[in-house]
Amino acid sequence: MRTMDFPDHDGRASEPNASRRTLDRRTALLQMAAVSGAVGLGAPATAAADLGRGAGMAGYGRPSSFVQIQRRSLDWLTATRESGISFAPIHALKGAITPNGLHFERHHSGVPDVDPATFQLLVHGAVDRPLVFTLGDLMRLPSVTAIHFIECAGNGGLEWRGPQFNAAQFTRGMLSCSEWTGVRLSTLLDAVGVRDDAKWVLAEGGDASRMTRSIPIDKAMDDALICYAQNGEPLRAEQGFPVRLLNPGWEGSTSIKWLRRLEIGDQPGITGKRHPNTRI
Ligand SMILES: Nc1nc2c(c(=O)[nH]1)N[C@H]1C(S)=C(S)[C@@H](COP(=O)(O)O)O[C@H]1N2
Ligand SMILES: [Mo]
Repeated sequence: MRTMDFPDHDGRASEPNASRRTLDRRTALLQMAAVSGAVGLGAPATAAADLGRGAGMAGYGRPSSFVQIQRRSLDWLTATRESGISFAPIHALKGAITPNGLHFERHHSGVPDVDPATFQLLVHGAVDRPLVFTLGDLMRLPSVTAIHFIECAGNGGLEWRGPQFNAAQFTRGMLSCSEWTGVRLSTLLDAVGVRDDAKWVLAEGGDASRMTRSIPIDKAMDDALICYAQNGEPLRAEQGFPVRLLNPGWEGSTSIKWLRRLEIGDQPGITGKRHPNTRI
């Protein structure tokens, strides 16, 4: 007879507990039924195997072991893994939403592990009241949820010199679509009070290169989002945990991940002002 081992939620094999005893008793009853059925019908005793795994045993569910849908990257595409691309398997996805674990991923200087407990978003520059927001502060503000795609401007670039692959994943997989939840950037800008000379918002990431992009104030006030959730759960580290900027419909590189500083100014580009946590 096949035996089943039920690990505890912390992964260790458990001592028999009440639910296991119950399951064992049910298994035994099913096995007895299967045996008596086999006697009556001449069928193999398979009922115990049909019981499968116990429900609720995995704290976070995973795809069926029969499903092998994967992001893929190309070793030769970038010199080192500190800059890289994982392509979404767009050929294998159904519907409009990309599952979080399969969202394409582009980073230029590593994927940092930002601690949400010490996370701070500084909003300053041409404003009346510079402010620092914690993650809790952002989550207490009115939220919006909307479906948006993100596409890297380099999507399709591998075919600019002609066809290289017969796989859509590599030629077009820098495109994904999620339901994003966060705060409107305009909500933060209203809170700090942008001055009349404000024309641009510089967004700075918390990755090693402190990647920055400038976006015009009109876009910032229109539909730009400061996102902390994706498809109902916190952002994945690859997508900018704990907070990213999202500029709907604009090229992916403007949607700065691991966002930590917004500087309002009259020009685009870096001014030399620093986030207080920056020592270099
Ligand atoms: N801080 C930071 N933000 C970033 C990047 C980065 O390397 N660092 N890459 C950008 C680029 S080029 C793209 S296409 C998108 C990709 O978003 P995704 O990795 O969540 O798919 O993130 C953008 N935001
Ligand atoms: Mo990109």
